[in-house]
Amino acid sequence: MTKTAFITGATSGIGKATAQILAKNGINLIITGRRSSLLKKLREQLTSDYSVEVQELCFDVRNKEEVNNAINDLGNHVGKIDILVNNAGLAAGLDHIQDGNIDNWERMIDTNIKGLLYVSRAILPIMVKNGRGHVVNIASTAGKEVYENGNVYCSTKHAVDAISKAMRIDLLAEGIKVTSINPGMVETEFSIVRFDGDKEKAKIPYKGIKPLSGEDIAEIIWFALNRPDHVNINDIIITPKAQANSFTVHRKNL
Ligand code: NDP
Ligand code: 8X3
Repeated sequence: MTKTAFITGATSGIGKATAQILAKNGINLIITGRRSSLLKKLREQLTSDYSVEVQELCFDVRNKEEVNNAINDLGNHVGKIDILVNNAGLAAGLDHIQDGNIDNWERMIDTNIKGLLYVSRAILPIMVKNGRGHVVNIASTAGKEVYENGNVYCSTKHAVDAISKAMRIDLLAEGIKVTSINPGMVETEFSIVRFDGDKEKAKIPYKGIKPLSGEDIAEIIWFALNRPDHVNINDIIITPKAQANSFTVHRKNL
């Protein structure tokens, strides 16, 4: 039976690459994000390149009414969701905690924690009713260790780590798998967003290394999704070869 995946943050980076690999493998998609023109463009490309159904839903994960209305708008299609990829997220700023921008803190907490919870709360009852499902939460190496200036971003990703563990326990008897994907440095729009659109500053974290790509992570997500039914990948950490953990990076030619 053809499966359906609901992907948050499909307009860019890891989410977009995940949409591509899932569509290539015949999974129907519900792609979401705030930038409607990018969603439309992606839907048109995916439906033209692959034999899959793609629906686009434009909403902000921080707004629980928007989340619930968008998911309600799916009507009968909502019952078909087999896979939820909780990917939408961001870092804003890189400062010592005593200098942190409180608006940035709220943006990260509202998106990375509360947004993930709003979407999950709307979709999990459907999976429970169906007696099947697979949730993939995109956490981070920043959810395993904190690093200097990472304070609030790292806290939000530690929360995602805890939510994944909690989901795995609470959904165990419901036949729903939960996988936590923890990437290190992936070159997407992430750093541009973190540095508020400053493209030169955004390149600094990747100087002297070959970072991961969105596609590298999407391949791992597909591997986790494509295991036999009795196999669950709980937790996986993926870094570039040049990165040992959140704060140990080997840079060449600097
Ligand atoms: P991108 O900035 O390229 O993509 C982020 C995606 O999240 C976009 O599609 C964006 O869509 C969506 N998004 C952001 N805020 C909201 C919101 N309020 N409502 C709805 N959608 C939103 O970054 P990545 O692909 O790198 O990031 C994806 C996830 O991976 C994030 O959770 C990030 O924390 C995590 N991650 C990233 C790493 C990296 O090094 N890049 C490493 C480890 C984890 P739109 O703007 O259209 O709303
Ligand atoms: C994103 C990776 O190292 O910028 O989660 O925190 S890092």
